Amino acid sequence: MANPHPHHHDPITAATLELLKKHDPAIADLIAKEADRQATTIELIASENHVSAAVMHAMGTCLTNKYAEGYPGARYYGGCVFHDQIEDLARQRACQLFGCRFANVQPHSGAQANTAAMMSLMEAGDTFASLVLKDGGHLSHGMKINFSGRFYKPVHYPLHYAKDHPEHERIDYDAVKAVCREHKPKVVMCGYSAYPRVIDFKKFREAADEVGAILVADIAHIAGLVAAGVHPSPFPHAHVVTTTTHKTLRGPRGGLIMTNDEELAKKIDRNVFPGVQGGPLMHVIGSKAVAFGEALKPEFKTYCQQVVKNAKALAEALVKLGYRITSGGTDNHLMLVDLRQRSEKLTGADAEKWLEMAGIICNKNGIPDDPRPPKLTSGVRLGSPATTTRGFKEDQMRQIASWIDRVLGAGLESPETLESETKRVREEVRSLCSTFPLPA
Ligand code: DSN
Repeated sequence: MANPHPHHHDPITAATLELLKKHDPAIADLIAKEADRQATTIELIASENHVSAAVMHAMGTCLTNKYAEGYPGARYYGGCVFHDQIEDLARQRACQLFGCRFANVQPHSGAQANTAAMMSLMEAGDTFASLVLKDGGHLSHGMKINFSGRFYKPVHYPLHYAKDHPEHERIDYDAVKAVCREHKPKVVMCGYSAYPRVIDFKKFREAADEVGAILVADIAHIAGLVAAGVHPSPFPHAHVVTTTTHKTLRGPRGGLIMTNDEELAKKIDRNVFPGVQGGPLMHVIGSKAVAFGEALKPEFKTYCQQVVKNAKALAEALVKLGYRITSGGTDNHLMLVDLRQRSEKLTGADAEKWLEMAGIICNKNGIPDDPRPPKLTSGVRLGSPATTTRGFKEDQMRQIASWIDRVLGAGLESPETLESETKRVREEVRSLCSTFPLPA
């Protein structure tokens, strides 16, 4: 099928499509449609980004052909001479970027990085402390049916839930200490998927130290901001730092584990391979090295500063339009919008669906203490990493807030109003996107 918007494709996808059209037209057609979707919609999912052509290129190479089980200089396969150098470069750049001594770049994902980290620090049945998923944590931080909840014993520390508390919906650091004193966890985990405020790693370390626990910081969401110095670093407070590489860090989809402790580094290496993984994805590791190289450049700092400015601009504009932002705002790249302030009837599920009709992509998300179940929710999570990559500034973020309100207002009115308004907004979104093309 002919692609209606060929000019929207980034050159890598375009070149790949030329080849695939002959080789596998069915997949070529679907990739072309997805490329159009990404190019013509506004991506507000806080954990997504648009990578550079260089990062994308590195993934689509012959590096995928190779088995390289083991580590540089100690592989279980021959022919790894260049793979050793690539992995070494990736490790060195990760250490330089985050200011640490040891990095394992092999985890296929953030959840697998957390699996390997936990296996390095705990035995089955051991207790660890974390924030529960519904308050902004991650499923690999102790969700019941996840490995972390099945094989270990999670205990959760709370946020400040009282509405009149000045720190409403922020981490209750005194309670973190109290939970640690009561349960004596082996590991304390901080770092979240839906937490809009600065994390005080020093306070977490104090809580961990009091009971002799190891502090793990999962900085998946804020890794780019940390690398750019726009959010405080978990080092030297955290003993182990895990992350994904594809969110604010703007690399390929994957995971990373870091530490300053040589003994821990050895354990982590053993637990990544052969503990939870076999052969590393060398094409992704090559691409991680490229992304780390990009993040070391001064432009990346400017990008991350703009990410934070854009998130603030969006949050402030939404507040003006009558929405409540949990914790009263954002310090980082994301915000949780409590939709009930706009209308008690409004759910996150409806908002996600209606906004997608208009070309604005986000995800429904529970807000702290949400009375609605996860499939419905009272909130949406919005983030600025992807829109900032395509060049949006504060003005465009304010425009997005106004579109969001028009769409949700129309949805609350009637299905007919929703249909006509989303059509109008969809065209306006398309037009804005065409003036801010994706990175090439
Ligand atoms: N699923 C990711 C997110 O959207 O935050 C976390 O891994």
